[in-house]
Amino acid sequence: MCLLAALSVSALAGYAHAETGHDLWLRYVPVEDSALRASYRRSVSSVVIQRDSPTGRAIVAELRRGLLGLLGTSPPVSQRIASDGAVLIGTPANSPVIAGLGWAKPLARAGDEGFLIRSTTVGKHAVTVIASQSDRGTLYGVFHLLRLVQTGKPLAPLAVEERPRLALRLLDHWDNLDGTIERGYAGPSLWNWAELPGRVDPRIEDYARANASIGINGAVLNNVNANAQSLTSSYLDKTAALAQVLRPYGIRVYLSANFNAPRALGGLPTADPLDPAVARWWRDKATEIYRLIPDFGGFLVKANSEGQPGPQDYGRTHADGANVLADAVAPHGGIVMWRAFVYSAEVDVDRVKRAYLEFVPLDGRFRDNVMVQVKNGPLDFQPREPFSPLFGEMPRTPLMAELQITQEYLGQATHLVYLAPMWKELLDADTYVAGPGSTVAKVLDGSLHGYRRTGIAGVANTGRDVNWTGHDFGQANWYAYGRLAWNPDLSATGIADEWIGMTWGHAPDVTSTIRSMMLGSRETYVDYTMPLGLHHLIGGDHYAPMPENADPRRADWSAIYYHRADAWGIGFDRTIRGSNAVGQYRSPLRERWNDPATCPETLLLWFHRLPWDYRLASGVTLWDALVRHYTKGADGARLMEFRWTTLRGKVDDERYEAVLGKLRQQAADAAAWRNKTLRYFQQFSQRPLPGQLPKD
Ligand code: GCW
Repeated sequence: MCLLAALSVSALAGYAHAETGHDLWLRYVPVEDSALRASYRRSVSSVVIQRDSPTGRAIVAELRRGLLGLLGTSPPVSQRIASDGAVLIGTPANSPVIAGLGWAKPLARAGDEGFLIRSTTVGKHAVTVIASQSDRGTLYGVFHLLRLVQTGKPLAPLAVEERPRLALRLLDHWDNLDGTIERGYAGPSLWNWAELPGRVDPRIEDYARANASIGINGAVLNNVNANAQSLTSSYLDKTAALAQVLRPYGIRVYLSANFNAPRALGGLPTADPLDPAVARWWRDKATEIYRLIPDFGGFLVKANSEGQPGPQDYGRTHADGANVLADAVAPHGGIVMWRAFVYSAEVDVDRVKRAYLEFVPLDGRFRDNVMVQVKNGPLDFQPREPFSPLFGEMPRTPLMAELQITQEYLGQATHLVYLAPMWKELLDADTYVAGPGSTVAKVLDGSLHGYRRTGIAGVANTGRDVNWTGHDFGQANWYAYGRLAWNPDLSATGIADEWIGMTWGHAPDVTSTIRSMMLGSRETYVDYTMPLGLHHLIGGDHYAPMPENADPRRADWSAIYYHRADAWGIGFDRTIRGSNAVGQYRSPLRERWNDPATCPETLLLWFHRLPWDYRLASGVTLWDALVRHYTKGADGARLMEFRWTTLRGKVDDERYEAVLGKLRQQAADAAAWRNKTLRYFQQFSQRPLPGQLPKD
């Protein structure tokens, strides 16, 4: 009997089938501890919900799936509380019981997307209430409850009050209409444009569930290098079909707009944003879109950047460009996200200064439904950069951060690099804009400047691979991005622990091994690729080391423009005697970073050009420090592979082998990075190489 019960639990929950990674962190495998499982069953013995909305139905479906997997039984769903252990889910509007709880104040505090989960009594029954002002909020609350079970937390007594710190929590997909993905490493696009709108791949609903489970509430469907065709009626129909599936999960769709669309699609002679016919074209287009997609989020625009059209083609500013689109979507409640990733068509003396120079003077000139979207660093998603100096310097323009989940410069879908520590470095960075404590997180959440709108975007790492992200550990970055977008104060460790528990299980050695692999992985990657503030030592597809890269097309696409190695030394002088990029930061950062003695070593060669024999605080020379970092990084990659092998038989074989294959490649690549880069720099430094570097 007992055995049978146990068997059915595991069969139902999916132990019977191989783990492909498709289920992400929503695997819902049985809670192993039987006492805990029994206590969960008591706490969730029935579900009481009004389910006459698409979101309500999604909630019921998720709870059924989740609890059946986790507890081996799916509690009955009813409309009234009949016993202890009921979970009551709803809003004051759809549940008279919730309306009668007197929770108006905390519900208002939690806002539209926030929620409360409380253990309480209704009538004479002990219940758990998941309440929000909106359906979306209750959906987030349900995922929170499921996460508590998935991570082995007690369900009583509960007093959870959650609200997202950032209002827009978006994924930006750089997906092209032909199914390819720019910087995508996990197969073709999830959007199957050819079969849309007639058929929507059922997988889209799983995508929506995964996103809702971490609070992501918007998706920009197409590449910022935008094809104007995505705004044609036929593509809008396809987009509307996707929106329909995402909507119950609280996810709005957005589109990247090609600034030239009025010419390309509308046959106008110009796309000048100040031309009335152009403004009319955008207004009409917006009306057409909102007829099909009433909750359309708005446009994302890459303009006058890397050859994309933009307002400067007509002698207009970024603000003029953003405003014409903003005026078009404003009557419908839409927004425009205007990217600040710009660099001059003529190569600048120092490319990293460009965005600040172009955008800071425009502060206050954007419509109030425009947000400017700023990459984390001033260059381009390098393994380590200082924060972009734009953060904090546009008090009258809401700034969104753009993070890159897809690991373009961080080993793509081959290297295990957990990105949360890197994103925390950004979010916790102090800009000093309004004195100490003016962190980037406070810029983004609006508390520093009172932004009315707040948000963050992450360039997605998803594709049609079975496990979504190519590398099973790429899932952690998708997960961590969503969690940090919800609450930038969460810790990288805490997020890793949640993800590991849900994705790999709870065995202590599994957890601790994976945790330490993940937490060290970003610094290890920096060490074997670009330590001490080095950057852009790549070429080609941005994967392999190419410090010799002298791209003939543009100096600032090369590597030598950035590292400037010669017989004297190495690094980019961005001090006041150099490009003075350091001058774009506030005191005391600019003074601290301007002096190599006080500049953090992690950013040393970002801001300084120094002789090979320059002595670091530790007393070692710059050359020796480089050798140490590269060596440590390559050793660290090997160690990760070794640590993983200790988990053989402790996690499922299929994912174990897949990850092992990737880690082997990573260790080999890390050695290649060390060997190639040190040999290359050694030609200039003429200092000794460590022992005998093997040939790659
Ligand atoms: O990181 C670089 C990428 C380009 C990308 C560009 C951008 C979408 O190499 O592929 O184009 O930045 O962010 O616009």
